[in-house]
Amino acid sequence: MIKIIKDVQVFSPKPLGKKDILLAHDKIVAIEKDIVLAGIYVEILDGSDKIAVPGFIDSHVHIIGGGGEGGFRTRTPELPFSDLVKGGITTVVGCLGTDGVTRNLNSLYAKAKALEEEGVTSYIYSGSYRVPIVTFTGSLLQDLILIDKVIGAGEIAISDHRSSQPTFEELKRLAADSRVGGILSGKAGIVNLHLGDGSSMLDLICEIVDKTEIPITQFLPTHINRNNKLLREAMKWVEKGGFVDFTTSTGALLEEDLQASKALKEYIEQGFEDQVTMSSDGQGSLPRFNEKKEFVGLDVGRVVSVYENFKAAVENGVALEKALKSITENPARILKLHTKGSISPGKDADILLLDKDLRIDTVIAKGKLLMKDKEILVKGTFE
Ligand code: FWO
Ligand code: ZN
Repeated sequence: MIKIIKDVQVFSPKPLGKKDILLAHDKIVAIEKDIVLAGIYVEILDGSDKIAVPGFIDSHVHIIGGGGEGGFRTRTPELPFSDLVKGGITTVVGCLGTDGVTRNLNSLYAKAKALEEEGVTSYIYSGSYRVPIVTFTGSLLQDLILIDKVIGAGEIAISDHRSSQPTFEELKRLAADSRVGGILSGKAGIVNLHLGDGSSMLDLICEIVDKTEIPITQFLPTHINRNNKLLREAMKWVEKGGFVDFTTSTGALLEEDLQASKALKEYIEQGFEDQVTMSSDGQGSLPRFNEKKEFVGLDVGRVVSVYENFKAAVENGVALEKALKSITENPARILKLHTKGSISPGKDADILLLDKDLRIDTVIAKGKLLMKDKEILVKGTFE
């Protein structure tokens, strides 16, 4: 239960240089030079030609599957545990999407518990695309206060032909309930918003921020890189102190120049490195509609795309520490996951070792080795 990662280049995300990292059970205990422990058994991991980074946080995953926009046969499959390991994701937030009828919160909760038992840390959003929001208890406030895994509401759809077309009053009350439920439970109470291709873009939440006391930080709008108009418009949102999330899964829906790694680079270059996150939309459908809004096909999101876009951003000139923040420290701060997001004493022992080509070599989640020497050691129950 005691591990020392020896002589590893640490990016906490801040670069700490070559250090030893001491892990005890599921916690990080110390990050020092030349840690020596006597008299007890210690598992030593050689970090000498590796870099250590915090485990990745994926804030938007359809862990029980989603889809259905092309009829029943297009309902997408649930997430296999080993996909998280392959992608270095040690914390995942599960959500429902378009279909909040045949997909329900009880199943979402059960899958989140399964992933927790298999070895990662999981949370969920109450809700689906639709307002009034679907909840466990009939009240978003109660869900947040009574159900530990619930950290907020999501993915609530706006500016999309598949949304419930929520009114200003409805969304205002949902955000208010999420905020107060968060305050009373010590959680973020974040409102994870699905942005569609509609022309009203962020208007509804800008109006809430302008006309109420609800702070802009209550919202985490995602899919911001789904088209150029939205990507431009969201710059005003971050200039007002808002957060934005870029979707890393791309089917044919997201053209090449809208890749999350490119959007991330642009927003970081504008100075917003602490306000941006990337998430996968894993196992969600990436449906394609023609100009008459007729379904013409779909792809399925992949959680490994978070890692792929992190790597692409670094290869594209983004400083490793800054690219890393978007999938570790930033989501941990925004979602108030206080034990997550950095390599520092007292945090959960969620650590990845990357080789010199940034390939994932070792995955440690809650102090347990899930991958070593690029070999998956722990698979899902039925994998
Ligand atoms: C996005 C999830 C979309 C589901 O707009 O929102 O459909 O319920 O599984 N996916 N509807 C994908 C784009 C961002 C590319 C979802 C999906
Ligand atoms: Zn969505």
